[in-house]
Amino acid sequence: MDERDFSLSPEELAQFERDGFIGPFDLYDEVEMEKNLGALRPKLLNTKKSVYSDEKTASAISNYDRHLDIDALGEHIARPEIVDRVASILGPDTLCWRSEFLMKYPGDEGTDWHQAEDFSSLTDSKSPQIQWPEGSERRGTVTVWTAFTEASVETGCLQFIPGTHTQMNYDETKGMDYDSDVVNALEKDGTRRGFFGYDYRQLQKDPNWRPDESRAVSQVMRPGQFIIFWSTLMHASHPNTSADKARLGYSVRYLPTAARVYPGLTELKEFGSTISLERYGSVLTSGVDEFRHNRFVDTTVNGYRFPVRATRVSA
Ligand SMILES: O=C(O)CCC(=O)C(=O)O
Ligand SMILES: [Fe+2]
Repeated sequence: MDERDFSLSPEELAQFERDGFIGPFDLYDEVEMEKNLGALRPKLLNTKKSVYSDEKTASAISNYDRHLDIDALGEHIARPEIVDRVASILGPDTLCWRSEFLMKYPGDEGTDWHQAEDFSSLTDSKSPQIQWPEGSERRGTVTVWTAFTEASVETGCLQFIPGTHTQMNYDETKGMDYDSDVVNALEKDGTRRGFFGYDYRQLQKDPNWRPDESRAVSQVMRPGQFIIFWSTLMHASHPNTSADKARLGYSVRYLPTAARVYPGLTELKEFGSTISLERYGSVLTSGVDEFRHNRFVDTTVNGYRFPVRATRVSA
């Protein structure tokens, strides 16, 4: 295990609290990233050991949680460069509850402006997917988005509106209609954007409100860099206008162990398909779990042991 400490400095933490994001940071060099991606491609196609292998329809949901069956991704979510920084935000005891691939092929629309607090908006059940302890002022999840390929304005890099993470403009309980036909078919204020078959505008608290795009900042990243942001930050991505460059982002979501993951849920219905959470578990990424209210992966399921960053000795 890497003994170096990658915690955020007090200045970086203050910046993160103010802006709702920080980065990019280096993780893999470009040559290493390209090699990793080459090795990853065939593994992504093999869903035999995926915890959602019983799913009936292939959809965006089949991108979820491949860190649970692909060793290289299991290593990725537990990398000290990421976990130390996440733990300096969330406290020493952290878990990873979700990872997903976000692909933009040449010609694809950008991702809608959005904010996510409890991730109930996509599920048919409208139940929160995550829940902070009662009395906590925190909301949302810490997301770490890694550029597995070049993320430029042309290929569809992320955009943020700094400082918007403390005020939700969307009501996740409103619900959105899923329609695979609207993928790549919508234009919003002159930009081709959508939300993978949903239209995030349906959740707006005020239907007449518009995101203040004049304040948006583009997050250009080279392959192998990552950026950290609150899911409650106003975020989106540019359309991929390149002729031949696919943009692949890998988003990993973290919480303190004090928060609850999928409270009362046994399945997820999103993007027009259903997955059973029977084989799902969170991954302890640092410290210890004193709460015992979350299910963690049985590390023997796929024969892989996650390298937990022990930030303090278990009591
Ligand atoms: O990659 C994108 O275009 C959007 C990413 C995103 O919304 C997220 O990671 O939460
Ligand atoms: Fe998002």
